[in-house]
Amino acid sequence: MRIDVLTLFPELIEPALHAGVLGRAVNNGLMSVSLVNPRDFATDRHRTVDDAPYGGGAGMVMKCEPLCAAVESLIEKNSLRHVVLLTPRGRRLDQALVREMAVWQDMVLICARYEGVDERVSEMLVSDEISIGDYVLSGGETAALVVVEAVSRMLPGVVGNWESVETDSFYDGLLGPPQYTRPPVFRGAAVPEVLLNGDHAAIARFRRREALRVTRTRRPDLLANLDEEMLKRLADTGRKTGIPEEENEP
Ligand code: 6GU
Repeated sequence: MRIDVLTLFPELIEPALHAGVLGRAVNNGLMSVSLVNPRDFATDRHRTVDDAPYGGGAGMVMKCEPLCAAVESLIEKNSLRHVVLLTPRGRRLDQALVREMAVWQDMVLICARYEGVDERVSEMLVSDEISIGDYVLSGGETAALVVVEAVSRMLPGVVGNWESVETDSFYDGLLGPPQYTRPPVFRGAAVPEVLLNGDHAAIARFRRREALRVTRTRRPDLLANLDEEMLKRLADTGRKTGIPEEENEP
């Protein structure tokens, strides 16, 4: 997968591309991420990328010409199909969208700054608008990193042990179960016995049940979104609803 990030602040993104799981993916060539600065496509002496909004009002708007020139230079190189604008008005990112994006061959992520980008850029070039949640960031850079990192985990070979993706929160629409490591007893608090005895089927059942319990307590809204296949798998845990009886009271 090839991702080009259009940003006025590449220095915000650059270091994150070389750390941890994402760093390994990039360094091993499982995904390539390039940073492109629209300022390099501005043609005036001051390399202007923003201007005051027509109609007045606070702040500045990112200009059409440098942004479009930058995107078009990438389209010529790669025949891009997905040009994403990161903006609070976009479709809210969730794991379902992350999976959709994980099969895209290449994409451009446009990081907006200031009060946003000239609407004509959206109309002419943008195929998808994405938001990472209902709050305001000063720019799309952190959002772009969220997208890159979440998508990278879905690519074959990026996460060494695929099982750890399958137990990620949200991977199957549920939150992850609690995890424990040594010591077996810490300040009087013991690790659940079932995790210590090597009965893998029992451990899988325990984790499934715990994932459901945590999801039901913390994010009951997620249970309403489970698809057919998931409901069937939950039924296979041996309980009618998949939800422990003691949790069924209103
Ligand atoms: Cl993608 N951009 C900005 N500026 N703010 C946001 C966002 C994006 N998603 C949530 N808030």
